[in-house]
Amino acid sequence: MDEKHKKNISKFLSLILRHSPETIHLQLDPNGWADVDELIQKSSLRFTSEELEEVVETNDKQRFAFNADHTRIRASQGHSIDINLDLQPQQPPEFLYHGTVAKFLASIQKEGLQKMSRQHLHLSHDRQTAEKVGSRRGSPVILNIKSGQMHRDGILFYLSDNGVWLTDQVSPQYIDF
Ligand code: HQG
Repeated sequence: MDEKHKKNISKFLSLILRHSPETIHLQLDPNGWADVDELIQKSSLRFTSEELEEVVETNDKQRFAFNADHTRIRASQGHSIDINLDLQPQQPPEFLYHGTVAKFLASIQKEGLQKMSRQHLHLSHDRQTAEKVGSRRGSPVILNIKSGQMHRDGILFYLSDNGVWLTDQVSPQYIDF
């Protein structure tokens, strides 16, 4: 399959499985799973189940996951719609990182990091990944997050199936600017 078709399928899956399944009249279950056959049948972009398997397997960030028998598929994180990923709280490393851009800093200093339109705030386990996240919006600024201290203070963290750390918000006192 050529890279362009792959990318189009990946972008389409992000849109449908994270943000707006209703655009193709698809219903996700409460944990965000879609029926694979139904997805393929209702999709406005044509692709086969083999192509879907290839997109999921080779996706650079492993954004999507199948259930055990590959009859269902979901996005592993990044949702704006209200679904329950059903993840167990995890102990985070002492520090995590968040990539953003300078124009947001004043607001982040005031109100901390917020999840904005997504279901969780996303944190990266290394600076390099945070740099990539931040550079989607311009010259990246990396914030060190005192996740170990947050955890000791009783704040919950989750680790998505594709290795992204998730929490509700980070107050300014836990951020090294
Ligand atoms: C910023 C991509 C002002 C925050 C990436 C970010 C990630 C604030 C933006 C995933 C703020 C939200 C998520 C505050 C946070 N005031 N700005 N108080 N608090 N912000 O896209 O973390 O390729 O929702 O810094 O790789 O950038 O889609 O979050 O700039 O893993 O799979 O508000 O999306 O993954 O933006 O990215 P986003 P994000 P995918």
